Amino acid sequence: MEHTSSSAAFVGACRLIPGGVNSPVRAFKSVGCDPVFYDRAKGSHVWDVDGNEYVDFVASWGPMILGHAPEGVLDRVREQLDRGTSYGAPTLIEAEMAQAVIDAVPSVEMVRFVSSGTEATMSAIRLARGYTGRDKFIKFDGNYHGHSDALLVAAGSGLLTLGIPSTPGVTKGAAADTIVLPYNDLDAVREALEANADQVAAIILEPIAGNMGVVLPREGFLAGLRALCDEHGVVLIFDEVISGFRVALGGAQELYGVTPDLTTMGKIIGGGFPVGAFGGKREIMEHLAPIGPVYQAGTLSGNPVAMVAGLATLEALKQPGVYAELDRKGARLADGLKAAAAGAGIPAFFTRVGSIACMFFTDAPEVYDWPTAATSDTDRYGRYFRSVLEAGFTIAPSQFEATFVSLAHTDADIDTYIAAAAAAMTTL
Ligand code: KE4
Repeated sequence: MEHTSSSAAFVGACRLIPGGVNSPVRAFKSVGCDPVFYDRAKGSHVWDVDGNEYVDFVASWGPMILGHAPEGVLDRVREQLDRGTSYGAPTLIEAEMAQAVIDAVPSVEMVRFVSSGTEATMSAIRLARGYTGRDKFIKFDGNYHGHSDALLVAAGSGLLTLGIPSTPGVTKGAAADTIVLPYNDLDAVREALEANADQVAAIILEPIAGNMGVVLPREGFLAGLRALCDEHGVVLIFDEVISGFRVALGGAQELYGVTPDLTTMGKIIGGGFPVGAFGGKREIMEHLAPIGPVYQAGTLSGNPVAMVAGLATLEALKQPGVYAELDRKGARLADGLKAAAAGAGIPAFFTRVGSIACMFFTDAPEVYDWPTAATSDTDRYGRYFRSVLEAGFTIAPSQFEATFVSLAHTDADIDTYIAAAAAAMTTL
């Protein structure tokens, strides 16, 4: 494939935008090549500025569950554009979208819309702290919740040591109340709650982790967290920015039957436009300004264009058989990759829930937390990434992300990717 225009675009962009990108992972740093610049997308395909066509499994990191630029969504957006793009005033569409989220997500009795997943998780943590009057909260190693200061924290030295900033610019003070524990380790949570009695406001986690690759909750982990939160008066927050509306209409909480107190959302509910949301128990949500003392605000929150795109997306996802079809496609992809790796004698561990999947290039018997995910051979992943890219397939430019299948992916899309994967694996 020719990448002349992408390479020139990258050189130019690097003079204007740090790293040439507006989000670091897009720079392809961990896969050893220059990024491709997209020109357009439709359905399961994207085209770069050199005219190369790809079957896309990045799906804008999750939002494009219907495929790119679905007509039903575009039609609703076009209608709204002629009525204005942003008012900074309440609208009927925001209430309609709120009702759709409340109807779909078991934990949500009230919801507040924002413009990103980062805003949603940052606000949910502030709300939990304001509601409980407690300062500390627990997160898990390998979970990513956006880039607000208190959440950019790495595990401290000991299990119960408070977090340390994971990036310059986050102060010790901002990290001081964040406790970071191993994912899937209920004993560590129990110990932390006992060691910090009555000081922990919330536990936040990805109920299906999507930011260390796709890592599933072990049997009893989510229910155990629910019980511990009830015992200690701690707010349980499911960060469903990836899993929400992806693995079921009601997200992981519907799939696993565990109901958090608050849920953060994003990606899919924007239908490709900037939307985040946080919602949950009315008793907690009513602590939010303007009716409660916990401040939170946003110029473009509930933006009408984003709301109609999100609503059209949710309406499409409510159609009968949608999640069974997403699961069928996800299984076809994962089973094909598993067969390809076995055929090539490449050690790999596979995870999948519905239409999100991950292939870890590791010989670890199981990947169930960050340390086991981190045994993956990221150089091998980089070689694999470059090989399938050249064959016309875009996948996440990092071993520690998810592969997303959409309703627009055909069996031929999936089967040709598996063939390219099998060919790539003979060269790794
Ligand atoms: P945004 O602020 O990027 O909309 O959402 C932050 C966020 C919160 N919670 C979870 C579980 C998330 O996965 C994310 C963002 N996901 C990353 C990729 N896994 C977005 C891609 C990027 O950073 O460019």
